[in-house]
Parts: sequence; structure tokens; C-alpha cells
Amino acid sequence: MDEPQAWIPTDPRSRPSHDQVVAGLKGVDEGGPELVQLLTPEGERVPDERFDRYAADITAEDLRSLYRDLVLVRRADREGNSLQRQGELGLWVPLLGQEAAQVGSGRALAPEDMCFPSYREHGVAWCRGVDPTELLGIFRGTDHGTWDPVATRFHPYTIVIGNQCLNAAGYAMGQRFESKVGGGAAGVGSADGDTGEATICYFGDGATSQGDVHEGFVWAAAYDAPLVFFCQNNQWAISVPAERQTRVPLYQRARGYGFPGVRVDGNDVLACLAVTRWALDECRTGNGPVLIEAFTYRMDSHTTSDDATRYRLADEVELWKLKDPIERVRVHLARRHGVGADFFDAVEAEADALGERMRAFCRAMPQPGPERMFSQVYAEASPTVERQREEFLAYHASFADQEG
Ligand SMILES: Cc1ncc(C[n+]2csc(CCOP(=O)(O)OP(=O)(O)O)c2C)c(N)n1
Ligand SMILES: [Mg+2]
Repeated sequence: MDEPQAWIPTDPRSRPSHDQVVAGLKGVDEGGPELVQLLTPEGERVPDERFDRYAADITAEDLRSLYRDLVLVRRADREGNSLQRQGELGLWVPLLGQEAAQVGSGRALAPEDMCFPSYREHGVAWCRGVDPTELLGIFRGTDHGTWDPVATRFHPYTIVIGNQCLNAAGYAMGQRFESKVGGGAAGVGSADGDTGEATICYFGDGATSQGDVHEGFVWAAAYDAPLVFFCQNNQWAISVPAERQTRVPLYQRARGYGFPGVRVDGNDVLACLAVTRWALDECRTGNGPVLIEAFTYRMDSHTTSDDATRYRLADEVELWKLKDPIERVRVHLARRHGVGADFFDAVEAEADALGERMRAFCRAMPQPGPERMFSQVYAEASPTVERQREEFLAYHASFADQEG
């Protein structure tokens, strides 16, 4: 039987059938004909006329480095998951399967670019120099993350779905107003003639149904903001499949807002790097915003509180395992660059050490006192918060007699 074909909206009166919607979203032919891919799941480098030049300078050494990032990010994620299972964390949000989307895009960023994550971007955090131990407090309930968002240019995690798109649009508009967009064909030209700044904003397929994301798209477009919208389409929003969110593939939505959209193989670190470099270049030279849909898959549950086996079939997961983002780089390095077991073993040993360090750090984390939650509500002292703090501490102290 023929595969259903994706809908091509040539006639403005036409509507896609359900099968056409699914074909467009799930992507017949591994993500659809417009999927940008540089490394196949089998580790073969395939040419791409448009994006090859954005990966042309990547050496075998760089590929090793990307491989190392992928492995260490995966280990940090698996360790977080295990720590939750051992009762050390209240929750963990796994990124299993999304390492390439995050490392590829994260490594494309320049130090001065600003980054707005949602809550699953542990791999982007890694690329911004945020140590995995700095994520643990969020999931142990002791703080909101301990990194400095100004120094790392990595905003705190945002749990409210899509909200960071508004923050990012505002930030990128500021970059524009302050002439931080570099001089390009359509650029305004920056005061000091540098290459310019851009902002990247991460969100999921489900988030695209939120008003905040729509508003972010509108504002960014209306003000030519240097903003890369990076949507990790991992096929699911908890238990809701992507076809419940949209009739057209997500990258095609950009056209309606007046900016380009590209669908990239989110399990291909090289393609994610190249496409994000291109998108950031566009933004830095005044041609923003841009939407990237990284076509990927969440191989684990939504969080450790979720059980994905209740709503999706095992064969779907098995299919995506064959497209593993790490395996294709390993095979490519071994086959095309003659990289041997010594290198892979060394990375594995480094991952073991990282896991050990995360476990030790987590178990030694101090328990904050009850007053801690009042300590960073406002930058300056607030009499209202101070009063609430005193009341709460008095209430807490009233239990002291009953203890012990
Ligand atoms: C405004 C808002 N509504 C609902 C939720 C509950 N919620 C948390 S994650 C999630 C699904 C998000 O799916 P998606 O955007 O695809 O991101 P993913 O978790 O798959 O990375 C929902 C509905 C929330 N956090 N914020
Ligand atoms: Mg999702």
C-alpha cells in the first residue's frame, strides 16, 4: 500500500486529511523531504548544498569533541534520572535522545549570544559552561539553579510552557534597539563594527500551541529581532502527540509570521550545528528571526513522574533507537576517521567520573533552612516579604516542642 503523502497547500480552499496531517508531521521518509541531514543514522556523511558550508570547517578533532559532549551530556542525564529513582531528587526531566539537538545548537552559539531554555535543556546548559551539578538543586527543591544567568548567558529554566519565548523576544528586541545586531546586507550595523549578537529560545512541540509562543513570533517578526526559535519536536507533549497540536509541520508555521523555518534532523549533531550557525548568522546580520524545528524523539518518559508506556507503543521507541544521536557519530568517527577504542574508552571513563562527581555532590547538598525561600524574591528588601518570613518562621518554631 502507498504511504500517505504530506499535504501541500497549493489550493487555498483545500484542507489536509487526517492521514496527510500525520504524514507531514511524522514525516514519511524519515522526517520528510525537507529534513536537513548531514550524518545519516548509519554514520554516513551526506552532502547538503545549502548547509554544507556551515560545517565545512569541522575537523575530525571537532567531531571527537562533539562526540565527547554527547556522551557526557547523556551520562549527566542518566545520572539525574537514577538519583531521582534513589530518592535523592524529587523529579528529573530526561533529555534522552535529544542530545544532538542540544549540543549541535548549543555549540553553534557565540559567548555573547543569549539563551533562553525551557526545563529539559541540560545539554545546552553544558555547552554554556553550566556544570551538571548546578542543575541538581532545581530537582532537589533547594534552589532554582545556581548558575549566573548573566555570566553564562543562559537564563534560568522556565517551567511555564512557552513563557520564555516572550522573554527571549523582549531580550532580542533589546539587542536590536541597542544596535547589537551586526552589519550585514540587511543589518543596521553595530556601533563597534563587531559581528553582532543573537538570542536563541528553546521550546517543545507542545509549546507551539501556547499563546506566549505565538506572541513571541509576532513581536520578534514585527521588530526584526535577532532571535532563533529552536523547537525540539520530540513528537510528544507529555501524552499528547504532535498531530494534536498542528495540521502542518511546525517549521512551516514560520511562513505565516513572515520569517524562514527549517526542519533539521534533531538526532544529527552536525546538521543541528550547521543549521543553527546559519540561523544565528541570519539573526546577527539583521535577517532574524528564524524558526528551527529539530525533528527528534524523547526516548524516555516526559519526567520521572510520567510513565510513557501508558500512552505510546514500544515499537515507536524501538524505531527511534535506530536513529540514536550518539551512535551515528561513533560509527562515523570509527569508519571515516579511523578513531579507535582508546578514544571511546577514555570518553567512557570521563563519563564514569562525571557520574561519580554528580552522585557525591548530590548526597552532600546541604538542606536549606525554611527561611531560604524568602531570600531571593526581590533584589531589594521588601517589608511584605519580610513580614511573611517572620510569620512563617514563628509558625515553624511553634512545632519545636512537639519534635523529639
Ligand atoms: C502554561 C503551562 N501549561 C501546562 C503546563 C504543564 N506541562 C508541563 S510540560 C507540558 C508538555 C510540554 O510539551 P512540549 O512543549 O512538547 O515539551 P517537552 O516536554 O516535550 O519537551 C505541559 C502541558 C505547564 N508547565 N505550563
Ligand atoms: Mg514535546
